[in-house]
Amino acid sequence: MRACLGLGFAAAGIARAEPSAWGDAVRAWLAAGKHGTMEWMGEYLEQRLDVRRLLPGARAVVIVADAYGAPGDAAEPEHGGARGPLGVIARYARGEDYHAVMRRRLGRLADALRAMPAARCAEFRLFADTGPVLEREQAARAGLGWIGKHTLLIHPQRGSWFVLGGIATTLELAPEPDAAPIADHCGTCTRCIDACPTGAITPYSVDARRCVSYLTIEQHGSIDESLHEGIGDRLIGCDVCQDVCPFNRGTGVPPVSPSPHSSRAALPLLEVLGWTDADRTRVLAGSAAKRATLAMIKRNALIAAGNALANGGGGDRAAALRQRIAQLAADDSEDAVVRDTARQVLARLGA
Ligand code: B12
Ligand code: SF4
Ligand code: SF4
Repeated sequence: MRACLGLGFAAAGIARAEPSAWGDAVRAWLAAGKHGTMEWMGEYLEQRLDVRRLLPGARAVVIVADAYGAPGDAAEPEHGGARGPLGVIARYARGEDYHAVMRRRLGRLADALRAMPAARCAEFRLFADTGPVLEREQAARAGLGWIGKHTLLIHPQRGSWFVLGGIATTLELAPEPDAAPIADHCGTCTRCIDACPTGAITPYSVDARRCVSYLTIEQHGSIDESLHEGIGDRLIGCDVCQDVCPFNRGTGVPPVSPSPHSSRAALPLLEVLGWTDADRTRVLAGSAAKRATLAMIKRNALIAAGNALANGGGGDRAAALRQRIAQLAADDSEDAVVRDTARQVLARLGA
């Protein structure tokens, strides 16, 4: 594991390749439709529930965590001021796309493992977010932390501001002797559940259809009006359940790439509402935020603008914002989801 830390990972561990202990919970989550439109969550389900189906003969799973910055770092958004009402981007999506960073370093780790004498005929399968692997469960088994009530993996000292990835291998790798699973420290705390702006969390389960992260990045169509207020000023993703978690207080974990894109922490809504696809590509180049299409980002910006105006915000940009929303509602060249959302927002504002 020293090799993993040498590559810059914040934490690492080894889990035995075994079937999920939560297969019934995952199936029930899918059966209840809590994955929303993420149909891909139901695909390769057998592989997701047992890594040995993903890589036949797998014996071990190396799991790594990449820290991506915590509150108080250089990428904190500055609200108000001359830039007008802002739309906030979740922390994981501010710097370089973690998928790329993670895959690059996992590749180096795989090379190091391949160089081991015992690895001559071994096979390796890298995954970082998109593979059919229950990454948090693997990480919990590897002793990196426990799964909190908000369903994210929490490291007892480092909190949850990190992303996960790993390598399944047919190589026999023994878990570290002191890597026993870490007990659930949530206790009677319910801060994440109470603070979630859309009531998406029941202990140890998130209904994606209500989660702001899903609504802003994964859902392509219009967003039900009952959820608009809860979206608040969020443009891409949501950090609320992690912001309030006591285990994220003062973790001081240095981010992997020290906030090179702090300008991306929040974007002026009026500007975003005027974007072309070229603007989106330029501003979000190389970031995980580019997963959201132009229409989705404009939809999110309209909702955030509606929230600012409904609360009497917007300052000297309020009139221009209203005007832009009305323009978008009437613009037939705009995507249907943008037009529909602009109309929803105007109706809410009584315009
Ligand atoms: C689909 C998905 C989403 C969906 C659904 C979220 C979810 N909770 O499942 C949406 C789009 C909403 C989402 C949002 C976010 N995501 Co996401 N997401 C994923 C993805 C691709 C799959 C997750 C999954 O398998 N869900 C299936 C359901 C059934 O899982 P579950 O309900 O949590 O059940 C599991 C456990 O909780 C356990 N379980 C079930 N019941 C019980 C009961 C008890 C008592 C216990 C202990 C456990 C337990 O069993 C299940 C199997 O492990 C993973 C990457 C991966 N391949 O793992 C990233 C991942 C979980 N996401 C991640 C991140 C960073 C986020 C966001 C913070 C991004 C943001 N800032 O906007 C938010 C956080 C929202 C939240 N509170 O979950 C990170 C989490 C890192 C960490 N520290 O844990 C991951 C691991 C991506 C990565 N590679 O780093 N995400
Ligand atoms: S990411 Fe936001 S909306 Fe989703 S569960 Fe956490 S607090 Fe709720
Ligand atoms: S906020 Fe409280 S309940 Fe939620 S994950 Fe953190 S410790 Fe657990």
